[in-house]
Formats: sequence, structure tokens, C-alpha cells
Amino acid sequence: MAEHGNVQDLLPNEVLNRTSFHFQPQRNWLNDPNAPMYYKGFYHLFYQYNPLAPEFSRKIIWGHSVSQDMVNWIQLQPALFPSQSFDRNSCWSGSATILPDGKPVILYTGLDEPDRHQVTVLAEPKDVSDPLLREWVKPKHNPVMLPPDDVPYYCFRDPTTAWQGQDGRWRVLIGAKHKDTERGMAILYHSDDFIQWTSHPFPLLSSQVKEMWECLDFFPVSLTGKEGVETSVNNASVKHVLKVSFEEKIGGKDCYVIGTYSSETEQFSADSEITNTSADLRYDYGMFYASKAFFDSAKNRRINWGWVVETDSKEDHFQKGWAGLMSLPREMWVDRSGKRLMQWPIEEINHLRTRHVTSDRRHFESGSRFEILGITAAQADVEVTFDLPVLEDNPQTLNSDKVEDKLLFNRDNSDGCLYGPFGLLALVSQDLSEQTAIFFKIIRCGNGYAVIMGSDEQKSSLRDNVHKFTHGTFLDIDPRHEMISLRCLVDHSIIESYGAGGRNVITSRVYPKLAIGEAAKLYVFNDGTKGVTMSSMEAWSMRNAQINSNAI
Ligand code: DQQ
Repeated sequence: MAEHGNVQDLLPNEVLNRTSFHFQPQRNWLNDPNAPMYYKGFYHLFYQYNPLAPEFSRKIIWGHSVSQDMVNWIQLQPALFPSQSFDRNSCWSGSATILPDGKPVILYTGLDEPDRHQVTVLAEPKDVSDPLLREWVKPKHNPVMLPPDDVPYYCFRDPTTAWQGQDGRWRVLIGAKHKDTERGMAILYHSDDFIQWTSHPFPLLSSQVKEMWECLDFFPVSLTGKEGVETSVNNASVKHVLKVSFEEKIGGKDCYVIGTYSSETEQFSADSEITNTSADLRYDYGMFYASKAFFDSAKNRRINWGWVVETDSKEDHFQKGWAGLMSLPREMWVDRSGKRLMQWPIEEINHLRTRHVTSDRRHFESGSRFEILGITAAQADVEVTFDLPVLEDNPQTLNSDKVEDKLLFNRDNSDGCLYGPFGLLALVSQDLSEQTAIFFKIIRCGNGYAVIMGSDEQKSSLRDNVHKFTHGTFLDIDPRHEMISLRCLVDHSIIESYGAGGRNVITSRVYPKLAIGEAAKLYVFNDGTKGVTMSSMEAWSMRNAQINSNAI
């Protein structure tokens, strides 16, 4: 694996914004991750793909890559492409299920001819002895599901991984929207043989929100530890996660609820509601959409990928020749409270770490910063921890309306903000005109304190026609008793930031013009009115991963 070199001096910015350890095809368009699985020693990742241009198309197919570590990938021939009347107009998203005899099968969304009706299609490997699962066939009895009468033909898609209930029957969820009420819902189907599927009389979950539920995911999480569990496991020591993707003008939101599921009654009692508001729990508060998780039987863990949507323009996509990336694969488990998911890049990512620097405890006065030197700042992994002075137990109460009114997630330190913003400045240019701040702020809230975690892209690029977001959320920790930690993986034009050991994650998609390659810098900073202490800092240069570079 080659070290990050000086070749960037010769290349245009558009090429330099290309990432070095995030998954993407060699060129052209990628969107949702599909059907990740582990089979006979290989990890498989499929993805929504337009092999002809860096734009979404009316004939989307399934790209396919394999890996032995989920870091380095080999691109294979596309696995699924329009070939029959039921999928002639596209092969949209779907999931894999490993049957009890070890055979993998895929359920995906076909867009049929002539009208692009959404139907569910079953695909099977042509040769189960091929660990690379290069060829897939679509048995004759397809399509296996059609939209029910109360669902419009264009709102019926994205089958989940199937699971077996206590009675041994298969279940699967399909994302939908009700024809009359327009409410989003998770339609439940049953089958004895994976061929004949019947819809259950009521959805497993629906909501008041009048919006299509895309790319559902439904899986158990262990209440007793970090290890993942196979999708059909259901007992007193698991809870279930249901994830819904809500599309937005640019990207979207992956929201989830945790609850208790019984296959006997087909009841899923969620601990909260899906509202498509800021009250929802989200996998990632930045650019991260249409994610898909799978159970990795090789290492007993659950792993999730999301699509990192581009925020530059269509013209830029054509100039670059590519658009769309995957997030890093993230291990997922439920925290001790059973109330939220934790996420962390899979341990294999650490194998890319190379040159290492550390810093001892260091105090940051108001308005100070410190440059992290000695690593490749544009391609780095940084872990930093902050200690705050002792906070009073009963701070003066700040009117909560006022809290709501404020632009909380902005990177300012106006009234109500006790500490911060402090954190990391990534992809910073020499003159500081370009920078992305991944920051924390401590505010008074109710009878205690709240911590805000944000990623401010307002100065992330001097390029025109780039959407710059200010992503932010409340970090679920009590700063009176816990330190604030941050891990940022910086990869040229993506910054994945994990707060408090993975309690909250924010992904920023940025396009620096000056802060590229060797010219990019990285700082720890404190722009708050009070000092804060950095208790530890470790940073590494990251190597390039081999990602689909075999393909032409
Ligand atoms: N992308 C697919 C659909 C899915 C959407 C089409 C989500 O199946 O609902 O490429 O990004």
C-alpha cells in the first residue's frame, strides 16, 4: 500500500478531493449500500450504481465488490442489472439473507416495464460454491411481491434482511407509504418457502409522518454486551432496532427507534416514535443516508454502512467523473441504558494507521489553538479528549424556550454558552480561510448542562456551488461526570466525527480548494470565552486503502 505522496501537486482540485480510504467505485455514480454480507471468507458489498455516468439514472444496477477486511476492496462485475420485465427499468435497493443451509439470497426492488411499478424480486447465486458470488439468477416465480391495494405503485420498496420467527416462518419488511393517509409504514410479509409471500393485515410500524419510509432496517441488538446477534435471534436479552430513511433535497436522515418485538403477536413496541423531527434518534447527524446493516458471523458483530451524498454540483460530478461514497463500515451496538446505539469504525480501519504523534495534557486559553504536526493532516485519524473545570451541580436555570430559540448548533459562543466552541479544525488552509470545525459547546439547560456537538462547514470550501451545512446535535453525556472525547477520521473531503466513544456521529462532506494534500493542516482549538484542558491527543497518518482500483 502506497503512502500518501506528492502527486497532488500535479493534479486538479477535483481529483484531490477524492478520498483514500472510503469505499467508492473507480468512477461514475454510487448511491445506497445494498445487501452487505459475509460469505465463505469474503465480505460482499453491493451498491446502487450507474456505471455509465456520475449521475443517478433511470437504469440503476447493482455494483459488487468483495473484501477480506472491509477496508481493501476488489470490484467485480455488476451483480444485478435489468434483464426481465419485472426489473427492466432498474434494480433498486434490497438486502441479503443467509438461509439456514448457508445459502445467501437477495430480495431487491425491481422497477418493472413499462410503468416503473415497484415490485420485490428474489435473486439467488448461480453457484453457491463460488465464494465471490459472481453470478446471480432470478428464478421464474418472480416477482415475489407486488404493492398491496392501499399502497401506490411508486411507494413500495427496499426489502430488509428477512428473519425467522419462533414458528420458523420467514418475515421481511418493505418500506411504503399509505395511498390515502400518506403515512409512512413498514409492511410486514410472511413466507414458508421464501417464494410465496403474504402481507400481514397491519404494518409492523407506521407513523403520523406523511412521508415515504425508504431503506428500512430491522435487527436485534444485545442488551448484555457489544457483540452483534444474528437477525433471527429474539429473546429476553435483545431489543430490536427499526431504522427509517427520510429523503431530503440533499441527502436525508436515517432515524431509528429501539423497542421490543414479538413474532407471535407481530407487535413491535417502540420506546419512542418516528417523527421525522429533531426529536428522532439518528445514526448520523451529517451527510449519511440509506444505510444498511448486517451481522458479521466471522466476528460476531453488527456492521452498518451509509451513503455519503455529494454536496457539490452536478457539473462538479461530471468534472470529477464520480459521485457518491460509502461511510466507513461502523460497528453498532446498544449502550448500557438500552436507549441508544453506539457506533465505531470497525477495528480493521486501525490497520491503516501509520505515522503516530501524541501530545500531553495542555491548557487552551480562550482564543487559542495548537497545530498537530508530523502527520498527513488531509488523511488522518485523530483522537482527542477534553477535561472541563468542575461544573456546579445546580447551575442557574436557562429558560428552555430561550435554548430552543437560539441557533444552538452554530459555532458561536454567544450567551448561554458556558464553554466552547472547542474541538478540532480539520482541512485547514495555511491562511485559515478554509477550515471545517468539529466542535463542542457546553450550555446551561434546565437544571443541568447540555453538550452540543457540531460540524461547521461554513468555511469548508472556497469553491462555488458547494452546499455548506452546520450539522449539530446534543451529545448524550453529562459533562459534570464525563470527559468529552472526539475521534475524527479525515479523508481529503470527508470528515467522520465520533463523539463520546460513538454516542453521536456527524459526517461532513467538504470540498477544500486550498486545504488539499500536503497543504492541509489540523488544529486543536478553543474559541470559547473560558479556558479548557485537552487531557490527551493521539493522531495518525492514514495509508491509502486499495479500493476497487482493479476496475477500469
Ligand atoms: N434509493 C434506491 C431506492 C431507495 C432510494 C434507488 C434511497 O430503492 O428507496 O436507487 O436512496
